[in-house]
Amino acid sequence: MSLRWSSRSRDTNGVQIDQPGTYWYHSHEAGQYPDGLRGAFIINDPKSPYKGQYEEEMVLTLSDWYHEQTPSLLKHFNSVTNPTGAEPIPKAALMNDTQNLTVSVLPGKTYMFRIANIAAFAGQYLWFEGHTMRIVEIDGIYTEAAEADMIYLTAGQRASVLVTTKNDTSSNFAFVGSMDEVGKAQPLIYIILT
Ligand SMILES: [Cu+2]
Repeated sequence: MSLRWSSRSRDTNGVQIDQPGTYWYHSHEAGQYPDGLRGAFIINDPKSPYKGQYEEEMVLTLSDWYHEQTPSLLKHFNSVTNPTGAEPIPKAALMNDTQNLTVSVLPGKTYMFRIANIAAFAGQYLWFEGHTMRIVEIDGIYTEAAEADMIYLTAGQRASVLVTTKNDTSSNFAFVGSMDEVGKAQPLIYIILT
């Protein structure tokens, strides 16, 4: 097994950590990564410019899932029966490696979600129903807070967003990851904020 540090802009096999932020790791051996050898890799920053502006941090991974394991997918992908080189289409979308994830939050508090798309293939749109988010980090770089209703992350991308929950305990709010066009199967997963 080998693990490669992936920051998209810069891949090195020797890990030297000089930049805080939201990253992820995955295997580069055979087909281990789409089959699950992948995860978030967070480098905390005691000097974050957003320190003190949120109650709690939560890590949220978006990913895709195939119902066949990678070796058999690759066999078809690299065969004469696939002359266009069409990539295998994921069968499901996952958040934190599951479906129907529930996250408990308190009303009227700000949370920082560190979001990483650790998929093999599919991009996803993400939004929090009834809430806006403030994007404060993209791929390990702090940004000026930018308000957004929805964010789109391709495979490999990360973002941190601040979400202030409504001062309202009368209902739950879904947050939704929606796979883009490539993953037509099961486009929606719902996550309930309680
Ligand atoms: Cu890689």
